[in-house]
Amino acid sequence: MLLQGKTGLIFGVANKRSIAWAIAQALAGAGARLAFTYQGERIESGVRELAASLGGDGSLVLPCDVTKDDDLDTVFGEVDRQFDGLDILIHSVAFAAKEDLEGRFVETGRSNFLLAMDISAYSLTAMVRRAEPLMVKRRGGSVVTMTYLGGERAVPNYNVMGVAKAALDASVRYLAAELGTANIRVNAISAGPLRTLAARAISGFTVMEEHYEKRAPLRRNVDASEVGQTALFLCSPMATGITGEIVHVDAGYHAMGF
Ligand code: NAD
Ligand code: IMJ
Repeated sequence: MLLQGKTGLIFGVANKRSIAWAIAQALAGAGARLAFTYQGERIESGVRELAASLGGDGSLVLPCDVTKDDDLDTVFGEVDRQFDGLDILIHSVAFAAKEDLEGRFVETGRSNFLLAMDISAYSLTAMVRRAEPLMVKRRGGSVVTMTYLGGERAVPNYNVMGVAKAALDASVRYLAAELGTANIRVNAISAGPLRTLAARAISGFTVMEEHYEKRAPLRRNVDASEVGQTALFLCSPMATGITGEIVHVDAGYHAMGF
């Protein structure tokens, strides 16, 4: 039980396929007590059912649109009231307008660019600022966010999301640099393609999965539980020396040049 007595807050569960849910199962399996946020009433009952299925009291499930400062204030206030501090923060949230995930990146308009940056990159800093005093109460903490290779290389159609992931990756390094003195570690997991809500909508997703199967050193795709296990490692005492890092959980795909 690597996380016995630890508390965690997870942003980004939409359904059972969400990467955040695979992370939640891994953390709960290691003994962590978890709180969840969801975006929009449409998914509230689904997220409540998932949270309850973990056992525990499953009761700390709160609404949060990460573009709303008031929502974030309420979530961290409530988590502090119920948990009296926080050890683990999971950020697994991204959004860009669908029309910007196809066609030419150069056509991206200003407001859609800012929306993708706000939800997919700035939200990490907005969360970490609010988590800091709660983690200081616990003499440290671990923050994990989800990123993708499209922030390091130009991946067809990833477009404005790639620019947002580059900003997210840089945010991981700046946050790690600043919060290290408080013993708060900040890392990212760069996952290979996974069939979630945020991926199935993409045209050509099957072609990309097949490409990974042919090219990745392990000659296969990864599954969400492998991402969950890596998040557990990063949040556990086994990773106390790791911060400011991007861990690729992609069957080695990123290591290839051609
Ligand atoms: P998902 O659709 O299950 O999760 C995305 C989450 O973002 C949803 O829960 C959604 O409610 C939330 N979200 C969007 N806008 C929000 C807002 N304004 N406020 C609050 N929440 C909001 O899909 P996923 O694949 O699990 O995505 C999770 C993370 O993993 C994302 O950062 C994504 O970029 C990253 N990622 C996904 C893949 C993949 O292939 N699926 C690969 C690498 C990285
Ligand atoms: C998304 C778009 C284009 C190419 C893509 C992806 N590749 C992968 C993804 C190659 C792996 C999935 N991914 C890593 C994401 O971060 C997806 C983010 C996303 C997805 C949607 C779909 C529905 C929508 N907006 C979105 N915003 C962000 O309306």
